[in-house]
Amino acid sequence: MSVKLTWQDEFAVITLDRPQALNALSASVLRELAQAFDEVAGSNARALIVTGAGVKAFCAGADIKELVGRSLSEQRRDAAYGQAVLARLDELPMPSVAAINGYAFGGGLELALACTFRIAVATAKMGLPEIKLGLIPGYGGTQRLPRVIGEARALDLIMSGRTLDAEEALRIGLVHRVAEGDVLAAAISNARQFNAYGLPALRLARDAVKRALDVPLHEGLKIEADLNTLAFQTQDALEGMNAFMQKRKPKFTDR
Ligand code: DAK
Repeated sequence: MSVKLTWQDEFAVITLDRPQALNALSASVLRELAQAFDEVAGSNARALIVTGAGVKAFCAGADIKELVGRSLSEQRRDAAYGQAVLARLDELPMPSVAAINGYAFGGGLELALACTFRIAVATAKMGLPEIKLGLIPGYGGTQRLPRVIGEARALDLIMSGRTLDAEEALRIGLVHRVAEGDVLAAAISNARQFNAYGLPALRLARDAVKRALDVPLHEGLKIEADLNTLAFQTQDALEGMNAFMQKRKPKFTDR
């Protein structure tokens, strides 16, 4: 098994563990990831952390050795499958954090882009180098990257294939934080801040923000009003507002 699902307190941790190939995404790694995401989706994890084994790589991308020599229809099918696997991560009911512990290239950066948050070690290197292979990103990179850093910067990175360091990634908003020490500990500490809140409100907030980039403003405002009304109907909302009135801390129950 090259994908390990473990637990640290109330958090699920998925570790890509294929160091001989810098944790590259082979077809079997993608299948294992899909299973692990399903397991986490059905669990009571408060958040998911995704990271790579070792200190060298988070994930060096799609397994280039496997991509060679496949037919167009096989490539099309595999691109759709890889996109669907990362969509499961994007749509988990709890927040996810990529703990980028080293190289995150191609499909590896696309994996991180499907997480809600990204935290990188100071020595991390990132990029979408597909153009150097005569390819373009195939697991959502052309769609998620501009949504995260804007069209101009996404075009620069995708069409040059250049490598960014953690400091530049932080400056352009590709990562949320750079960890001074242990990146996994930093990711868990980032996830821990959500423990104070209910999962339904966290999910509705994330979904509303993500839809903002897909639809015109008037439709986005309607989506916000609908999701806000949904949040208003939860027991957590009642508890939150009552706790404020009673000058006490709320006890959210995710209902
Ligand atoms: N795939 C397979 N093996 C990889 C790999 C990868 N992406 N990256 C590294 N490895 C392997 C190396 O071949 C080497 O194996 P051995 O030769 O020892 O057997 C081992 O990992 C150690 O790598 P290096 O010796 O190269 O290590 P260095 O420290 O010298 O260099 C590096 C580290 C990360 C700079 C270098 O390994 C590198 O440039 N790696 C490739 C990065 C990259 O280009 N990633 C792929 C991006 S393209 C699609 C679906 C998806 C995609 C496209 C289409 N369809 C289904 C249509 C997406 C594609 C991508 O992700």
